[in-house]
Amino acid sequence: MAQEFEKGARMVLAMPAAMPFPERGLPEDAVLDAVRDRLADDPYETAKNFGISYVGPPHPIAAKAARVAAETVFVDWARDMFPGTYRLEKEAVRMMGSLLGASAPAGFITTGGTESNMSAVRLARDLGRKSDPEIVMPETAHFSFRLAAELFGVRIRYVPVDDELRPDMSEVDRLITPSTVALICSAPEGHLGVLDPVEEFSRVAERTGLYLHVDAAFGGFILPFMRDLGYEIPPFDFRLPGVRSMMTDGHKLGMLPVATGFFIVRDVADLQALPTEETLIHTLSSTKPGASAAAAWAVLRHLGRDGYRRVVRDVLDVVRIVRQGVERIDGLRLVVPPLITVVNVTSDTLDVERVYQGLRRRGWGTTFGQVRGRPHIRLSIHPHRDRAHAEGFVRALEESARDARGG
Ligand code: 0PR
Repeated sequence: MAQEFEKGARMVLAMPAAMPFPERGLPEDAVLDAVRDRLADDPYETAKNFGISYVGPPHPIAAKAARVAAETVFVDWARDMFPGTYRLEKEAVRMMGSLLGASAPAGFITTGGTESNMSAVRLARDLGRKSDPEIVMPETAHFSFRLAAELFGVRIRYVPVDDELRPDMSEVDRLITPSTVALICSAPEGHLGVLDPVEEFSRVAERTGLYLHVDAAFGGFILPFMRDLGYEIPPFDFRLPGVRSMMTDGHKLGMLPVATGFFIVRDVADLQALPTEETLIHTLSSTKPGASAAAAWAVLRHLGRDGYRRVVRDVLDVVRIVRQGVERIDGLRLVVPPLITVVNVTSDTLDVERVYQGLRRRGWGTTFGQVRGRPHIRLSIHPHRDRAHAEGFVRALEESARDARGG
């Protein structure tokens, strides 16, 4: 899955001109104008950017709580200087762990999905104590696992996936060796938003005693609420006995500020395996703003389960409008029916890259890439979007498809 994003279709940005360190300071207004001037180069308005999973303002209470906690930090070695922030961080983690079905969850707030997944690989390696550690995961798993493998000296064995990105579970047993320290799967994976068969992975983990980590970067903040709303969601979380750690990202569907992720373990004793020396630092980054713990705590506590349910109901309504729009447009089709908020569009007759460029010209941000050699446009729809955005997008998609048909 190395080529999710087509490099050729992306704008090549020139390296900014050399900039010497300024001799004299500039007044505040001039500096802020210069900042605005640079940001004016960004091609998309926030509301029209479906190309990345986390543009848009966090929930308004996040900024308010962040201001309250603006002077605090959290880092494990200095817990006793900021016990209030420590409590906010750990309570936020425990709320998320509880949502994901753990009875006594522990863990930490991270800077996002990459750090959380790297933490999982490191922990599994340290618990596994193998001389040549290996992990087994579907080809679709996120880049962060390859980064972790590189940095932590772990080899990856890939479970092949079919054209709809479903892993071939009959291969898993063959890929497990005496060196395996972990199984990894995603709920869902990030390309098409396809849910891995977590239940089957959990059964293998139980049978073999292997560590199982679930990447619920997207799923953690939507699947539990979809289930509440009556959608049939297969088990994917700590309710499955084989799941030993999970992660989810507040900055995807959780309405939390960017750089807020959660790494959660079922059993706090597992964290003992991490060598922290006297620092007690279990994370891969060290000092973090207390504001991010406070903001996370505040949004979770303010929205609660019923608030998130409303958010999820609304965003799925936006997804439905986009999905029905795609199905109506001559020449375009969905790659797979969307389970959550990741929507993929492809074509058997049109030049998909031309459609993507047409959207871009019209000010709509999406991602153009290939999945198993098939070009596609990927949208990640955010909780901040409404029906008007969805309808505007569908109109632009219709016009871009018409351009690509040469009409
Ligand atoms: N796990 C999953 C399933 C993800 O989709 C992503 C990000 C991460 C972890 C990493 O999160 P952070 O950026 O917070 O570190 N996914 C990208 C996004 O949705 C897109 C993506 C998808 C990139 C698949 C690479 C990839 O292989 O914006």
